[in-house]
Amino acid sequence: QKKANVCVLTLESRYVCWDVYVYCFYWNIRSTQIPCFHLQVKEMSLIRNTILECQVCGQAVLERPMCVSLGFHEPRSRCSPSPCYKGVPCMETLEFPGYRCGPCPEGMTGNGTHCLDINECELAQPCYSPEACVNTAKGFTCEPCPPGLWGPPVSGVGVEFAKSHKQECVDIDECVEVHNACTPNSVCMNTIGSFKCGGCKVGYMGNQTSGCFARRSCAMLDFNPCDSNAHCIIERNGEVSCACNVGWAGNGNTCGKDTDIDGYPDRSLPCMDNNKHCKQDNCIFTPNSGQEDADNDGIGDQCDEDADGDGIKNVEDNCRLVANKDQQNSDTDSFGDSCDNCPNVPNIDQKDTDGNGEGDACDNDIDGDGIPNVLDNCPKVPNPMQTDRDGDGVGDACDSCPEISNPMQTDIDNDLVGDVCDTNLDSDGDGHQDSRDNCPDIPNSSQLDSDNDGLGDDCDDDDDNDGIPDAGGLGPDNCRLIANPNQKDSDGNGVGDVCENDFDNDAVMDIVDVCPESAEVTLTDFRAYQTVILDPEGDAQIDPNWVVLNQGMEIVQTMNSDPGLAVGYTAFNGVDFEGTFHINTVTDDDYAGFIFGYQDSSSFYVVMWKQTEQTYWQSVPFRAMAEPGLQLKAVKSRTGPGEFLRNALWHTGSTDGEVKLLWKDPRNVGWSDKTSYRWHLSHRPQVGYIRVKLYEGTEQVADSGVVTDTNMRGGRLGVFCFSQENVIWSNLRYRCNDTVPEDFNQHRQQVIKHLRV
Ligand SMILES: *[C@@H]1O[C@H](CO)[C@@H](O)[C@H](O)[C@H]1NC(C)=O
Ligand SMILES: *[C@@H]1O[C@H](CO)[C@@H](O)[C@H](O)[C@H]1NC(C)=O
Ligand SMILES: *[C@@H]1O[C@H](CO)[C@@H](O)[C@H](O)[C@H]1NC(C)=O
Ligand SMILES: CC(=O)N[C@H]1CO[C@H](CO)[C@@H](O)[C@@H]1O
Repeated sequence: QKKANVCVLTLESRYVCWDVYVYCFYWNIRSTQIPCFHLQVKEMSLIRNTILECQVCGQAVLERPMCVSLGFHEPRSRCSPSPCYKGVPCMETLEFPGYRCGPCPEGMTGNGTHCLDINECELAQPCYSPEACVNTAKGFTCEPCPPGLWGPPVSGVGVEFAKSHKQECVDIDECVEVHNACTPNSVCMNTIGSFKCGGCKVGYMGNQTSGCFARRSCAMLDFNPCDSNAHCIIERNGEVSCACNVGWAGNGNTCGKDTDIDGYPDRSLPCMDNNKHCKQDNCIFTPNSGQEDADNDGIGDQCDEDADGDGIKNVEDNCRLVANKDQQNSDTDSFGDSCDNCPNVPNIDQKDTDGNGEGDACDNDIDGDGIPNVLDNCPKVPNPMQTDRDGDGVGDACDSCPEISNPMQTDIDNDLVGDVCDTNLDSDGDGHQDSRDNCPDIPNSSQLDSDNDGLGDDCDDDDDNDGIPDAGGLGPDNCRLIANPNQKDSDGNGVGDVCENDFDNDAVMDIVDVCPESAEVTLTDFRAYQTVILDPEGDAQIDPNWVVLNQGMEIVQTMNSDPGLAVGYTAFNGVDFEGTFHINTVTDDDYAGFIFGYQDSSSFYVVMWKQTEQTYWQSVPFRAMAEPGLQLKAVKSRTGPGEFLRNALWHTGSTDGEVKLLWKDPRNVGWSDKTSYRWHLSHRPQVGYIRVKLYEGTEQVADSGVVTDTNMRGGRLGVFCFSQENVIWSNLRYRCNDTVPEDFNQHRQQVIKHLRV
């Protein structure tokens, strides 16, 4: 067992000193004779010499001559069995200890006989998270990426490899990559490593558990809640609601016949809710969408021969709506003292700008701004500050050119821009001259500028200035019109919390807001309007007299007048405009209608209708011939209001430089006395789309089809009359709508096909 150096012969006839317990194995200690006799002499002598040489070691402890059994007992290699670590190459050497081990295998460290695993996990941290690293006998393996993340599998050997092959895990967009991660048609929001499901998308109804179902039509509902004379409407928030068809009225679930199409049914309806449109119309045959009834006798003023019930018939009564048996009238205008807002000053218009009950004619502060008229630089527009930048004596609040002195305020084209600053240079054709257009190159008649930064919404990338762009990039802003830099959206429906039910922050809920994306327009209202006289010089007839009822949703024109317009102040881009048209008299047979795209008194669209064919009684400047069919005209007048425009309007057809006839109802049928018609207009100025439909009772009787014209890229709405008295425009409704209808594309395809042929 002791170690002792012995001399050992090697094959190269060299010697080397070995540990005894190692070499013992190579010598045949027991038999000196047997094996040696078989050796050849030459070899034997070689061996003897060698043994002698072995003496050099001086420590041969063998007592007897030893025989090196080269022939039979070839000394085993020092590398067999290998003293090296498993798999490490072994090389024999002459130097002690007679072998050399190669380097430890990859991923291990040591001297070759002893190798220890390297911990790549600790030294290189190759995995997505430290816990995910498994140090194997040789190398390392990363566990798969955590749920919600994806990356190729990573494993390997060695620190260098680990450093250059780190595991990468990228987020999986489950909303895109996982089939039906959320219930179909619901809102899906990807987060790092996960995702969130929100409510149903707009136009769908339900929840994550019950599923989201399209609400494209009532037919898809299990139970159709709409009356058989109603149609289904998908509200902005995806709720379904019902609306009675034209000629019917009610709450949509129940509808009854509505002969005069003013929104009230002929008979009261068994509606379960308190919907006022379930109540019986108090004037069945005459439209009165406000149901005004001064004497509360159940008969509406519009059809009550004695509206105030004072025993004096309306036609003779100097106060139709206020009982005044005495008929006293101090100022001898046509209004008795009881209903005259200026009993002692004649004022046929009864105008009362500040609505304080005192008519303008006798109010010494017409606009109620605290500054008496004589001192007020805007007597009819409240401006307590009296700012007047151009010093022309007209305050900025009412100055048609606030920066250029124009004390006379002339505005020959009735576009509300004074002549001295009216360039009429309007590159985008939206009715706002470039110098005043907040988006001079994009047609934007509405001029909406929600953040008041002077840049119209349409050319402003961030309408609400909250740093989140309206679209793209970090956007789209989930509340485009209300600043919400945090974009909080608790129910995950894609609409931010701050604008959930009132997108434009105008305090009118979207569901009733006629323009949910414009804070400036909330409900249909023609209470404020501009009167435009289209034949100011002509004295053939008097000017029209407009009476506005039902909070601005009904207009009545009482006089047999020259052509004129009542134009609301709201300018629109895309708009749907509908109303009920009714001539409440059997006298006369002339023109009435409505206008849209009004930009100035020379530029607007008109839909006009006459009862019978007639040549205009003034044949100067040219002979004008009117036909009875419903007509759609584009007015782009060189001359502006005056006899040319007047005759051109009368004439059924185009007049160069004045009016272009875009469409005429081929039936060539005029309106009937005391009959209600409903019109539906869609105007999409961005593409020049116009379509007018006309209903008589419940039947559609005329349809312009798709008409295209781009003369007016949007504008204001109003009503039109020409030589016709007692015109009622009832139950007026407008709605912002920029959606291009599907029939526009079909129409375009046809036009293109036609052009190719
Ligand atoms: C190799 O390393 C081991 C452990 O560190 C040690 O015991 C051994 O003596 C070393 N062998 C050589 C030849 O250095
Ligand atoms: C989902 O809708 C179903 C059916 O309308 C309703 O019963 C259920 O309570 C709703 N679940 C949740 C979580 O709102
Ligand atoms: C807007 O116009 C489109 C196309 O004409 C129409 O389908 C849609 O019902 C309109 N939207 C509203 C809210 O009226
Ligand atoms: C904010 C706004 O009103 N934008 C409108 C501007 O006009 C274009 C086309 O005329 C409409 O598409 C936008 O909705």
